[in-house]
Amino acid sequence: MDDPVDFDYQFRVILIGDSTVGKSSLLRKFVDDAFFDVSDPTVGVDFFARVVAVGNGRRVKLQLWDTAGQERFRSITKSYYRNSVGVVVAYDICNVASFERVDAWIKEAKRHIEPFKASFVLVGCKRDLAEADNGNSREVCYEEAKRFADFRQMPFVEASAKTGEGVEKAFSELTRRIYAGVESGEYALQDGWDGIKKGYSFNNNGLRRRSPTHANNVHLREAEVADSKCC
Ligand SMILES: Nc1nc2c(ncn2[C@@H]2O[C@H](COP(=O)(O)OP(=O)(O)OP(=O)(O)O)[C@@H](O)[C@H]2O)c(=O)[nH]1
Ligand SMILES: [Mg+2]
Repeated sequence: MDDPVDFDYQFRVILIGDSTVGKSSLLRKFVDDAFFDVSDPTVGVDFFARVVAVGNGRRVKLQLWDTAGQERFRSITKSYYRNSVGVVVAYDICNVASFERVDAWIKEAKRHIEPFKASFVLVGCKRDLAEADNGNSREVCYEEAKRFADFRQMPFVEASAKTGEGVEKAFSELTRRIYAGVESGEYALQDGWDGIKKGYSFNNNGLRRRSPTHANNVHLREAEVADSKCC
């Protein structure tokens, strides 16, 4: 049996953006610290997970859903929006068309997530390529993307899955925002919605125990579950 991993909350996060912008590479770097020069296009949806610390000893498990950017998978990927509390919207810094499509991606995500709410982060991918060659490959300047993100009140990070620059920051900014929303009551756990779930911790006997509630609006019964594994 795997070692039990305890966490206070589970947040479900979806990655969206045009094909080849670097979504899967960003996730592989974040989850496995790996980068590959050749990466197959995602077919439908892939799943990753990682537990991150959010301060004060609190831990959050990120359930990460990597979607295919190719149009032909859109009917499959659409169904993954609804249960997401976090959205990573990615574009390629060296491909202005992928940046011009960001607004449409955000609108599509909001349309499918409503009436629930989600936090968004804008990530400009392939910063290493944009910095090489005296910056000649860069098609989207930092200031323009930052203005776009500021206007929509979402954090913005330029990242490289190759060097790792900005990768941790992209996910930690999003996680901290969602966590702050849970603590303030902006986000609530709701029946029939999997965006946020309560986590588990393990006591010395290996018994699973629901983590204590921190948010005022979250009312969950404390439970000890002896015979089931952490999900
Ligand atoms: N130099 C460099 N190449 C990258 C980076 N991120 C991705 N790539 C390359 O870009 C190509 C596409 O990357 P993917 O991560 O598969 O793109 P994707 O957004 O997941 O594409 P779909 O699954 O089709 O939606 C691959 O050849 C990657 O190696 C990066 O940060 N730097
Ligand atoms: Mg992919």
